[in-house]
Amino acid sequence: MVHWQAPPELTDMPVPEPGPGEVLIKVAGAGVCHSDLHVMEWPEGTLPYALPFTLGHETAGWVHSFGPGARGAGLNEGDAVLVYGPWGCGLCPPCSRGAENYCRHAAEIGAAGGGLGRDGGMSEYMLVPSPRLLVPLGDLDPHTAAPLTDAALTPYHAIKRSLHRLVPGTTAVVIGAGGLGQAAVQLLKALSPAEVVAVDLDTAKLDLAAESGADHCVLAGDDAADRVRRLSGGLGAALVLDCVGADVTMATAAAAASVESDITVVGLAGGTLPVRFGAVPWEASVSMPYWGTRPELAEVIALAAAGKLHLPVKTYPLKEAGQVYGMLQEGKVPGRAVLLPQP
Ligand code: FEH
Ligand code: ZN
Ligand code: ZN
Repeated sequence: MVHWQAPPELTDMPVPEPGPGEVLIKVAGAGVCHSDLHVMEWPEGTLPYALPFTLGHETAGWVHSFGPGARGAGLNEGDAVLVYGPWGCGLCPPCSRGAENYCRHAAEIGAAGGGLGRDGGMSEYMLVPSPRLLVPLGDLDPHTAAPLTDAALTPYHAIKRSLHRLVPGTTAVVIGAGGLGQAAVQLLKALSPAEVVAVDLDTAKLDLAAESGADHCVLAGDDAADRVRRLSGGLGAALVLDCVGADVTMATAAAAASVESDITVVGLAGGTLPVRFGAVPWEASVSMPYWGTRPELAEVIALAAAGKLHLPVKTYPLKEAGQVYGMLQEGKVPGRAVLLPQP
């Protein structure tokens, strides 16, 4: 990422040397996230990042080498790991409980993590500032595991906080059946007894959502909320997870939600939802959670290891990054694309 509001460039970089406390990762695969398209389109000053930096905030690979003092019990050269994406100070109260997504010093740090202000995983090697930001992958394949650290962790965090609402007989709705949406459908089926409804404009993505376990698929449009309401016996949904976040999807979310529901927006399209009498159901909570915690990432890995989460992933060589971002922009990536840096 060399210039704001410009496509990223492929460049040669020296292999980094891990400094004190750092770990060098040999990258197996880096996920291509829709947020990167927003990072590229937003004007200079929107994000507090210094340019240039290497993109890729979903990274899986192997421990290559340790900087002085970074070696510790439980992690060895060659171990397969996921990189936990949000990098905080590591010491403040949220960071101490593994919630570096809500580090109190985020503004001073000036970068959200590798691929978001610091060099990320779209590269043969990636420097990680501390072993605390690595979660062992066990036997999962690092070539395809990268999306677990964002495309799965983000909806996992969002869903987990609403599980108390998803009792038998309730309905959960996922709007947007891209990478996050597919993970959300699988997570809801694995974690709750709720009926799951997927909503999207694209029938191919809805077919994939059905394969992911969605009980019902609804084509996005003016009648989508009514259809959800009918599917839920007139009640509406106890959780609506909006993976798009545009005006139109947030309006659908509010219209599809039940009394005492959660309307949870994780998509970054920048839409607005008016919260006023008549616009949202009584006692509905509207929130925008950001990413997830490190302990939750270990839980996501455990679900994947148990065979309960298998994101639809397609791999491409890193040198095709430009084309893959283009496909993502046009909505032509089913599930998640992962870039492989090793030939
Ligand atoms: C990246 C940049 C800004 C907000 C959110 C993201 C995510 O893709 C991480 O969840
Ligand atoms: Zn992301
Ligand atoms: Zn912190």
